[in-house]
Amino acid sequence: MKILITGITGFVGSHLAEYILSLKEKHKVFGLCRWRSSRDSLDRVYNKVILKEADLMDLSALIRHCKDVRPDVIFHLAAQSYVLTSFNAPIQTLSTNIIGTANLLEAVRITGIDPIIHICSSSEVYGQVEKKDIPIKEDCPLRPASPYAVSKVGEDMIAFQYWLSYGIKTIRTRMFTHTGPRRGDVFAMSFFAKQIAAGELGLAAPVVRVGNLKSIRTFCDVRDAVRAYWVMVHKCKPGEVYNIGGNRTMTIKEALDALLSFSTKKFKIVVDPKLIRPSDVTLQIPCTDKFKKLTGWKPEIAFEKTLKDILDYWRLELKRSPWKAITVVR
Ligand code: A2R
Repeated sequence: MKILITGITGFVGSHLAEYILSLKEKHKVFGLCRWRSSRDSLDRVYNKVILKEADLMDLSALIRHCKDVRPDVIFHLAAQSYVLTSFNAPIQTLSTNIIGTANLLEAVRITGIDPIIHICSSSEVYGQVEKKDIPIKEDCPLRPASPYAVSKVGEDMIAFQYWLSYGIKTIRTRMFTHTGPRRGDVFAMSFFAKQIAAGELGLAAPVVRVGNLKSIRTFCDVRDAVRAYWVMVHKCKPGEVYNIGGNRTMTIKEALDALLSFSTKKFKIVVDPKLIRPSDVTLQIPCTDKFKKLTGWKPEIAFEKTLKDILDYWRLELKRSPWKAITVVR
């Protein structure tokens, strides 16, 4: 099959490319990236993927690549993916995630190709749910609590509309918290791990800055997540939406404690008001029965391994490139 991954240079995109290229059956993997995109995350597959240059905002480039590649499957992962950043950059977040997705769908429609298109919506669309709605099912009301969440509602809905109106085979997933090595440092576990690694290497004081530690999350490893995306393409139905998530539910504080247990150094925990979202989502526990029943998928990677791998990732990254210890103040 010919697979096109948008956002291949990102956290999930790079893991997905690695997973597909590790399979016994051989597939041709194309990736969309921007001319300024860092290729660092593709270091394990750089000679096996074919990169195509395009910004989601450039419809003509998307049409050209759809015509040229004629993919059987598109994994649409490209996005402004940072929730906290979306409060600082709401317009860019909405443009990239909604208009960018509409551009991709238009490119498919105009070209007349008929791929399965995975649309990467997010658990953030559910926002702050009421206790009675836990665990969260796909029909839970949408109460987006950030520009990012609104953008994902838009992306989710435009994909559904293209299925209804034109029969374009979109399948939407709402992935709950997923993490692992290469996760951007604006996400809690990756940010904590980076600070711990920086403290261990003497690049920063032994302090971990944190936001709201009371939030409850269910964690999934990114490598389980990309396996779910692959299974989805083969077993799920166009026009449908599926929750996907892990099975380890805990507070962010418990997850931080588990991470700290992998370090021999002592760290001071400091709450930083800048890391608290203007409106927060504090309770996210998924019901993933619909997806699991249809596909048989289940998470396999232990949360402890995920945490250890994130920490080892940052230890190596900061040893190689100490300047990465700098954190952008938002
Ligand atoms: O920033 P770059 O140049 O490395 O590319 C990022 C890409 N991207 C875009 N590509 C084309 N046109 C754009 N206007 C554009 N804006 C962003 O999306 C990068 O390759 C990818 C995002 O990577 P991450 O921030 O690491 O996101 P992650 O965690 O891989 O998320 C994958 C999907 C997204 O739809 C999230 O909203 C969802 O999972 O949670």
